Amino acid sequence: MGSRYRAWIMAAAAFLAAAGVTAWSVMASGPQVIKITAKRYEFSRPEITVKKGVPIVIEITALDRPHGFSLPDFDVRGDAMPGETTRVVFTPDKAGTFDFLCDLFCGDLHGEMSGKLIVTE
Ligand SMILES: [Cu+2]
Repeated sequence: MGSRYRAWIMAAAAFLAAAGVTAWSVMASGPQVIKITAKRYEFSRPEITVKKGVPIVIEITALDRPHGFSLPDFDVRGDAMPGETTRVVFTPDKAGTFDFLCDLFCGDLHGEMSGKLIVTE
């Protein structure tokens, strides 16, 4: 193996390592993605714990019929539709326990379709 070839291999390895570190740090510092499905009369995650100040993306979809995902304390909401993914993007700016709920009427027990968002300091 010639030394030029070896140098090329070293450069390629260094490049790949740097690219890997960059990709990793982007993922590590990016928003927290939370996937939720909705169906009569429950969300797949009755409790979501997040950190104050860290951006979150909630990806919601419905398994049976349209539902809503509403977080009144943060003034955010999105529709959960069968076969579609809706992204709700926000950054929790206060700590505590907050209710999220379905805000599209979906049947008899619609009023009980809710969960809790726990925001830690
Ligand atoms: Cu509902």
